[in-house]
Amino acid sequence: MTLTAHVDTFAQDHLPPRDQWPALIYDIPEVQYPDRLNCAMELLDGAVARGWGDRPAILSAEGTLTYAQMLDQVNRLARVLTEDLGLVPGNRVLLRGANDPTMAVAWFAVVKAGLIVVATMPLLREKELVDVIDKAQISAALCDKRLADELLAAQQACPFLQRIVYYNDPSAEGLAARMARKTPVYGGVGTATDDIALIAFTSGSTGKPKGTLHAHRDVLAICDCFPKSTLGIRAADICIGTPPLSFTFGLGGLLLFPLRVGAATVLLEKLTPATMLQAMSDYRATITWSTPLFYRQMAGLVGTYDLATLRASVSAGEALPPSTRALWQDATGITLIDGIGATEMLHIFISAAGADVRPGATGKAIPGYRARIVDDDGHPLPAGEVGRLAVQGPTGCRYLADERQRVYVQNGWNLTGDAYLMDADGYFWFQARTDDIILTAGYNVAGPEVENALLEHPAVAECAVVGAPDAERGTIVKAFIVLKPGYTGDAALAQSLQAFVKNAIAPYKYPREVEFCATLPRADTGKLQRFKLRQG
Ligand code: 3UK
Repeated sequence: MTLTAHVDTFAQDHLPPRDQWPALIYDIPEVQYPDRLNCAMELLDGAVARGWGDRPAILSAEGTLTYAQMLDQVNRLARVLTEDLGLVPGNRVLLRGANDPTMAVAWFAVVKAGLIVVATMPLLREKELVDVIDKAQISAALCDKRLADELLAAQQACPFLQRIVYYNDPSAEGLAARMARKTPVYGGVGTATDDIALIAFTSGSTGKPKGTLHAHRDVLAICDCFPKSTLGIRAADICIGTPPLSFTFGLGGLLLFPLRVGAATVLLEKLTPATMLQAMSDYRATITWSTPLFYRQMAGLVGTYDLATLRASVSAGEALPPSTRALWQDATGITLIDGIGATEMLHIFISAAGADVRPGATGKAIPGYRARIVDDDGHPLPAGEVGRLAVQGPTGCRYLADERQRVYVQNGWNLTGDAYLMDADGYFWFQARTDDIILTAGYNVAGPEVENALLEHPAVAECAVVGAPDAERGTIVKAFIVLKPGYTGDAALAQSLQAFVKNAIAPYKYPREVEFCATLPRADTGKLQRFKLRQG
């Protein structure tokens, strides 16, 4: 390992022991990097050096930032971090804000200065912020002034957090005024490729949030895998989408991947299905990034929006129901690119695009990654059998000081917690999260299969299927249903939905109980929180 540039070695010191790491595979030419490399400089200073300075990098409500203008901003902000706040390489910096140009500039400034980014969801509350700040020992934060309250409350409980600088704060101490006082020249820190660049937190459904450590090399590896091999991103592209930059799905799709190839990204906060369609048209977007439900909702509204420039749409975060794929295809002519990624793996590792798509399957292991299905003891299972998904590639899980490392990584393989089957052609078919498999009357039922059946019914807008306790049968299959406008959730509709499922899939999987509701519980990532429904 090359000498670290970190003066503060907290991240290295809290990596899991080497024998608990997953195997890291660098067997494709795309992921060969030199020993010393700063991913922010490779992406941004590199872009300007390659002559892309005048191209638009970030489009937003505030206007356009070219690559050269973005670099100017990044250099000034890096000077605020190192000169005003006195931060040294290896220190952690918390970012708190929605998707906007300042978040993007701040991400690059932190990483260019050899610091470690900890980006947090704008909706995090005091207690969640305290967990993150404590766990990552964060001493400085950049925060949207509008989101100050919860961070200030968290600071009371976290003496370690000494400095907060606000943006969208017009005062002389605000970020904009500080940046205006700096020169736009900053050399950056020549980190080792293996130095940690970011800590991404993942909450999962229970327990304290887990911090996943990712190095400069990992950031470039995700840029050089999925976007190039599967998506085929190019310089003329304009990306747009919903995932927060604090979620690695959004960080990749809406920031890193477009910058890697000299393309542009549209950063807008609080998109709704209707405002996203409008923005796709206004900004002439070519690639969208979002979750299955959002595509489903947009599909119903496409109507008269001009989406002529759209050429690819990526769906991740949750399994893509075949009916949602069909709705988007019918509405836009675009074949959705489904991809499974994970915070632990940094980004997508199984996917398929274009003619390679098989509706209902996520896809194949993308170039650079390998995947297999294993039993409870970690032994590979033959094609066609349901088991645990195990993956390896140039990125992998390294939790920050966390016992759960031994759960996610076993025998050098990353176990994502998903039940999948692989068919004879190497396509991977999602069944359910391992914890979400419903055991009812001796049968295993995968909730998503029942959901996919229900989603084909014209009355169903959204649904979730979980196991519910039942005095007689132990556990029964229960469906929570959000209806489309114009339908009434009565006993007759419940019965017709049950009959509809029995007709579509094996009858024992039908929901014995149906509950109509106005909304379903979802995380900031857009993911359905099934555990909340199980709790009743
Ligand atoms: C589930 C999927 C079926 C799956 C993520 C793209 O979702 C991301 O990261 P998280 O850590 O969650 C990981 C888990 O989410 N999942 C994600 N995508 C799919 N299940 N089909 C899919 N296409 O259970 C996985 O283990 O929040 C996604 C890129 C970066 C990410 N961090």
